[in-house]
Amino acid sequence: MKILVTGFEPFNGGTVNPSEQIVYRLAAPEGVTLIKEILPVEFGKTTVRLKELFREHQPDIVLSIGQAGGRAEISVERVAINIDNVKSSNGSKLLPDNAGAVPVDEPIEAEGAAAYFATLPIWQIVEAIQGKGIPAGISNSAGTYVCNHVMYENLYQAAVEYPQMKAGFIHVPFLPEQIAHREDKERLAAMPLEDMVTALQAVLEVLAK
Ligand code: PCA
Repeated sequence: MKILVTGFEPFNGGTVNPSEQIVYRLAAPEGVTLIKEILPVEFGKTTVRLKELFREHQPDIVLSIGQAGGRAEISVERVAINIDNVKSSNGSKLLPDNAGAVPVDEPIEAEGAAAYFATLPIWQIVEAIQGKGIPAGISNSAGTYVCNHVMYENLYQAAVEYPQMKAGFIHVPFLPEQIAHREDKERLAAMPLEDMVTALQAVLEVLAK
């Protein structure tokens, strides 16, 4: 079985991205070939890169991981929506991607469905992480930034080209060092890298079955 696992480079002025650190540390479960990739935080480039990876490796499963700073638990995403949008909900702020792109309410794929559900066993994944004593839950929105874009592309490409490929997305909290010097730190959650790696390794074991 081939599993493609992806993380992201840092973004929004950060110097680390926990998803990248996790990917480096994951080990292939028995019987699994693990392909690792760190994606750019760029809407357009991720689409191109993912298509290359699917063509080259024909993975059975693609599990993408990203940072959702401020969330308190490992969140297993249920759904990806067909929208790229960098405008905050009160409309006052734009978060350009790492190439400076600022899409507002643009469809990701003109021919794509409005949304796709994750095709990985989301509850089994949540329970496996909780079983390690690590907080986890289902999230019903991956946002509208590059993480949602990647989850959407994974599922769209599976729908149109690779029907055997299952896909899903997991968001992880900040690392402690990412909030240590922030003024608003008492309102932000963080999780040690070791726990995140334990959680994602448990996810791989579920997927390998
Ligand atoms: N998190 C961003 C994109 C890259 C990442 O790690 C997001 O949640 O969209």
